[in-house]
Amino acid sequence: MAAVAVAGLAPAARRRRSRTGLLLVCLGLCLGFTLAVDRSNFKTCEESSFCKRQRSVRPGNSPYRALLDSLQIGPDALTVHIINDVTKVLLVLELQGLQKNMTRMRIDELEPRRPRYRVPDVLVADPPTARLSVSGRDDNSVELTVAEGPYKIILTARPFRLDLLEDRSLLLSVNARGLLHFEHQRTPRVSFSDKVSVTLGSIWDKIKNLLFRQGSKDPAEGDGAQPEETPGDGGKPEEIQSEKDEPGAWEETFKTHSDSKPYGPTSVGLDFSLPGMEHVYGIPEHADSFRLKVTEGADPYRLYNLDVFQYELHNFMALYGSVPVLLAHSAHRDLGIFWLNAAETWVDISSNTAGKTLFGKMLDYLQGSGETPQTDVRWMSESGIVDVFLMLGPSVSDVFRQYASLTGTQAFPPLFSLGYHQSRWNYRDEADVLEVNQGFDDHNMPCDVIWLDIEHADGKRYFTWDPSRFPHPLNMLDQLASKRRKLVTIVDPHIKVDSGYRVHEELRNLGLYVKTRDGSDYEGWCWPGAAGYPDFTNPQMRAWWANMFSFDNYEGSNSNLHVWNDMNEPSVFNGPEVTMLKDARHYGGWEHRDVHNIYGLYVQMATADGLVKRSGGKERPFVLSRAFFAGSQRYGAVWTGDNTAEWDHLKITIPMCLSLALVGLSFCGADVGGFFKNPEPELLVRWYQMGAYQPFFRAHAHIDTGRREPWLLSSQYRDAIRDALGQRYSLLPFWYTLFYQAHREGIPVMRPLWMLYPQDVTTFSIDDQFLLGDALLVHPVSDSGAHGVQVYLPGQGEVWYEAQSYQKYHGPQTLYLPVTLSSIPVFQRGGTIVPRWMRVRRSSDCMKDDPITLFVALSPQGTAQGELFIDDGHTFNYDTHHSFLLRRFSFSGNTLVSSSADPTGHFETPIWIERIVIMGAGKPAAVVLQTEGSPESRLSFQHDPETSVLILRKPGVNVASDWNIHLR
Ligand code: MIG
Repeated sequence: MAAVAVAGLAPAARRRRSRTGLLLVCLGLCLGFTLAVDRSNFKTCEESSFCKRQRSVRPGNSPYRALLDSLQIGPDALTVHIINDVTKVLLVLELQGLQKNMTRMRIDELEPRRPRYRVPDVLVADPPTARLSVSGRDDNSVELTVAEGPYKIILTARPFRLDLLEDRSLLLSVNARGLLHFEHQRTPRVSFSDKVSVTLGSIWDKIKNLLFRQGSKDPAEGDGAQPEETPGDGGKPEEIQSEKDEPGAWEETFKTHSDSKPYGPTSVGLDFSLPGMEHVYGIPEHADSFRLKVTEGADPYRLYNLDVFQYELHNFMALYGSVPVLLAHSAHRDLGIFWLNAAETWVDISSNTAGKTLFGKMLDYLQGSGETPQTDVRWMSESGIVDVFLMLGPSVSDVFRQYASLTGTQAFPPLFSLGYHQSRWNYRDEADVLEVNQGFDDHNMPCDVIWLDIEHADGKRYFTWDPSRFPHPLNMLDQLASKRRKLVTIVDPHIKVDSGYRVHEELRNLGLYVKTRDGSDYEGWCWPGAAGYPDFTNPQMRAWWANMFSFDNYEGSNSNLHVWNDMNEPSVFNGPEVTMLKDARHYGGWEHRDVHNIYGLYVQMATADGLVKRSGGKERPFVLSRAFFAGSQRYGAVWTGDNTAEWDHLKITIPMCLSLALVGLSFCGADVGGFFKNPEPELLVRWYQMGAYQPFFRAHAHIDTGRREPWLLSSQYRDAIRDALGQRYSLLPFWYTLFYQAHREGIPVMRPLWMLYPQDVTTFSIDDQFLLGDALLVHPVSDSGAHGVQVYLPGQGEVWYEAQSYQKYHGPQTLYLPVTLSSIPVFQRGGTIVPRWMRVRRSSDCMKDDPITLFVALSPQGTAQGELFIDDGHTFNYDTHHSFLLRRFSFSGNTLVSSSADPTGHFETPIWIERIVIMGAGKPAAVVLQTEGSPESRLSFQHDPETSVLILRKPGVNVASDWNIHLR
């Protein structure tokens, strides 16, 4: 067994550690040592030269001044020049009022030596603008009014500053602390001492011209998008400037890696002040609390997509994905900052109340001595421009809609992908897959998808199958299809350098790989050994890749095969910080430095596109990705990478997925059971219970872990897992409807409590419970040996019904709820209606036409509402042909009404309503059903006075029809 494990991990041994190291890891896995990330593999801010330079800029004394004489107002934007009074370099600020209560500001060099990267493909369209006009002016400032906007902008010239106000109260200030620091491009110099510096401009320009000419031979760069030098500066030495170049500005080394930085220092940084704000969230991905912490005395939060081996919890280190969006919440206001930059980014957070106790704050308040609480956020990126969207709410739902209008909403997943996924690295062969498939039936457990990791391919050549272990993939797929299940295979973006491998040959010949600085194909070390990295930033590359998913090109695939993109940070075993050299060259001549954080998004985009194309545009794709960026929500699901089978890792899944939900990525999950190490049975059970109530529900495990299909546990654990799976499948109509709403409106599926109770300060820092939609409150058990949990039930005048017992509780209260091994504390909010399927079958596809039971939880006022979305579960017909039903159920005045919530949709379905469970109801004398065109009929019912639950039997109405039920 040990020998097998070592053989399976051989590439990993070459990767980051010696065989001795590997054995230690194996020992650790077996003996249960705590695993630890090797922090020395990853940069601190101090070790990232631009972060260090940016952070050394102290508040106050901003050298930047807006030149009000240069101000110009056009129909879509205002521009004004900004001068750095020390360097005399000119910047240009472009300010736009946007519709829906947003402002966009961009800052670039007025005359850059070379254009700077502006992130494409993230915004779904050019955001519609709202006209700005000057409504006041004095020597040092201009007041701007935004058409249709309730807010004003004050632009102060010296020092440069922007203030956004609404009704004379300050919402947000830009550069109030004077931390704008824009490193303009300059000619390189060699310093002989601090005082003497020599300009090598002319020589340098010649070298660079040479490089560029080489670069443009690359067929990928033929479209004119290539950044050119500004005409006229070639060969002309620049005037001697007063600033000196800090170490690391023109070349930087980290461990054994050196970054040539041919364009020198190009970083940008800026601060934002948020008066009245004490709670900020977002900027995933970090394995930390939901509410962001202040970073003073620590490193900033880092956004740089990285494959972090054995990540640890509760730090600000970067992980696999980045979304540069921060949300601020207070009892009165929500707003968001979207910093559109794909380069390495660090975010500092400070607050004037951090560290003060609540008591201290109260004293301040009573004595009138406290300042207004304020949070300051400082963004620092290595290259690109400043491009920021200020999303001004006022409510959190407004911020979600604003962000969705910019970057799109969650792709509407096919129904099956909301079911349970069974994965491990690796299922050995076809027989193994089919045995696992059979195992679910033998043990009466539902499952929708079985997954194949990298060992399924022939020598890690993706799009192929290992000929001895997977000789008949189509037959295997057929057998899965006969159980109405699917297969997911992994397709990674590192391509084995092997002249016999078609993918490699074509990409090399087409020149579609990422290039090194000198124009040759970049090669890194990854699972297959030497590997090329397709340049997914090139649209031609993406089209080529998408085409690989046609059933002809991807032999052995068919329509029930879906795809998983791993390692798309990109992960490069022998690269700096396990990723690509920053001076590698992409399409258009951009450096990897510029595009790093968006690379993974492009991989998922091209893959999802391929799955759509192979179906002739009909089928909704499912693609899971490890790396992500702003906008990734449009392409599928994400997961939180290589976690560990430990209780704290179970707990962290809530804040990690909530943070993603806030920034648009609703389809989030964590490896159920934990990737590294072997979970004890109790932890595995608790993880299934957690996963059953999180959006993406997949068990997955490292190749060295023991097998852990649920039936391998003893009966009490197995039964508890079956129960959790059953609860998931029962709630699929609810999940599906929530995803439809997320897709339509950009509102998250998994929500923090404060979204529904924005004024309840207690909810602002909760990390151990969450809401699904506005109906279910979930507090999964995440402690070993727990006998009970403390559940916070929010809401003055709110009632909550425990989902299993129907026991009613009043909010707000902290409830001690006793639990057993099989308990999953879930509460339905009074005022909501939740649809369920009551018979759990093999897979979601076997259940999709099953009758629905409505769970109506009455508010204290005797009202409730809910929606149900139904379509075929897998095509785009809901969109292209309006083939769907969106039903609304609403209860008031003792009457439950079913009506259409969207009359544009039509769909024929056999689904009927088989039962209605009403929580919080008195006993009626009679229950009468009215449907259009039929006589009134009486329904049989049963009332339990103890629980106040009324069950209406067999209304028997088709779910598409309009009807009323009266309790008399
Ligand atoms: O370097 O494909 O996060 O889920 O099983 C490890 C093998 C590569 C990392 C993924 C994990 C997957 C594993 N992969």
